[in-house]
Amino acid sequence: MTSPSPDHPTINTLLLTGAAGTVGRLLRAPLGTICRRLVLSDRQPLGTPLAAHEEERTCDLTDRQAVEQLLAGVDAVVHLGAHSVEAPYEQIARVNLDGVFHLYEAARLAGTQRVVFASSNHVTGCYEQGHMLEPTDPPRPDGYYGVSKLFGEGMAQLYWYRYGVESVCLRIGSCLPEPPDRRGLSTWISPRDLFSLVTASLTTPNVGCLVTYAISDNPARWYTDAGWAQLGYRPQDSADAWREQVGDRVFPAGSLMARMQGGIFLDVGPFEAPGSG
Ligand code: NAI
Ligand code: 15L
Repeated sequence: MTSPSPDHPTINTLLLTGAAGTVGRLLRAPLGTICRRLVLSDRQPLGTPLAAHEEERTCDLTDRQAVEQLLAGVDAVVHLGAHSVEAPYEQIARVNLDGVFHLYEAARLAGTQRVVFASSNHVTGCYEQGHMLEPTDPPRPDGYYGVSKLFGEGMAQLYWYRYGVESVCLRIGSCLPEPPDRRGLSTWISPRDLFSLVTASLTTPNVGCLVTYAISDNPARWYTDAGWAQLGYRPQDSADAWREQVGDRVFPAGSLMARMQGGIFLDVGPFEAPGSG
């Protein structure tokens, strides 16, 4: 069991959406150290015992009223709940468009101060591998999923500039215990570094609406560190430690997957058959 740590600033009530997913499971215990009350939410049950500071709230993000109820009394949100891979438009839209709208609107109504939005490297997945990107470079999404994350970043801008809800949009690379393949040498972020970046994103004063890439200290990176200094983020890990292990795990030479930063997402779709409209 974790309890609030004196080393970190303490948030009163922190909501973690997508708590049953891969990243939610990795962040759950450490996030418990920076808040007094951690509300864990997903559309599916967590299926694990709760610590004293944890509360489970099953909620479907596509249900606007339920999301409004979920946000009542919440000071800050780590918004992970999403369709997290490329899929036909309709599947993506329900949770990654409508759900994000519900989340931000509920945050405005509840007076929630800060949202950490799990955006994705797939917002710029159609840039060539090796091309070094700033968060301000024009987006080049690699699918409906990438477009949906761009929409989320747009909502974050709207709710900051009009309504004063602060956001940090983290364009997460690949968050897994280890980099899965050679592409991961560029895109990987360790769970420890992601926790550190999420904590900084929740607690740094006056962020307004900030977009930054979320990766570890990878020498083979494709993204600058723009935004990290403002947040005081200093990654501790590097994908390079796995270079030998994953160096030969590559996509077929000449394929879009091998050429573009989005990797395997470039192999999914199109979903529409010609003339099906
Ligand atoms: P995941 O697919 O493992 O977890 C997403 C969670 O959202 C699931 O537990 C799912 O039940 C929940 N969810 C889906 N639809 C929902 C709905 N209608 N209502 C409520 N909950 C719903 O994804 P993962 O890997 O944990 O990613 C977390 C977030 O970070 C996602 O937003 C993803 O797009 C983003 N991200 C993840 C990266 C990674 O490397 N894992 C990289 C870039 C972005
Ligand atoms: C993402 O945005 C996905 O949610 C995750 O499943 C990974 O595929 C990751 O990007 C990636 O690009 O490795």
